[in-house]
Amino acid sequence: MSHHDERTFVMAKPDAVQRGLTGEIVTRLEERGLKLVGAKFMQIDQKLAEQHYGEHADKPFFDELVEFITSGPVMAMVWQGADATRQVRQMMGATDPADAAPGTIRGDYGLDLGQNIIHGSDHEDEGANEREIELFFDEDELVEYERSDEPWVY
Ligand code: RTP
Ligand code: MG
Repeated sequence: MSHHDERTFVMAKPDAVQRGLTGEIVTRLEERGLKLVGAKFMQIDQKLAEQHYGEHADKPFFDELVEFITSGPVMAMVWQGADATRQVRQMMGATDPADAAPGTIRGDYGLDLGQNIIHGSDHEDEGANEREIELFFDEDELVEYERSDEPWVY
């Protein structure tokens, strides 16, 4: 992992899986030049959901959020690349898809604040990426390898 590389946690939410958008999300991140280093198709249980969204425990929408994220399978992923956390957030678009710019994932596929397709670690929350990766993955579930086109991408 070169010094400018970082890893970030990304998840195709239950609505993305139900709508068949998992592949589209993977494709967009791959084509951008980010490198997939971990992936897990899984169902989030109540405890993991409450940990993952712990920062929102006091918010009025917390129960709804936990109910949604546990409502069906998700694709949890770790992506690596230059400034990956911020880059993924830019590609996701605004939290509310109604405000997300066309060309962003939420702006192209979503309309509903509660069902907004994709999660990515918050780049303004220092260390959130590594905390979330640790919550979802064991270190030996992450794969280190060279992606052959990397020098061309950056
Ligand atoms: P996420 O964590 O899911 O990637 O989304 P985010 O960073 O863009 O937004 P965040 O503030 O962390 O909120 C987490 C999720 O809670 C839902 N939400 N509902 N009803 C509301 O006012 C409200 N605000 C946020 C959204 O589904 C958001 O993704
Ligand atoms: Mg968030």
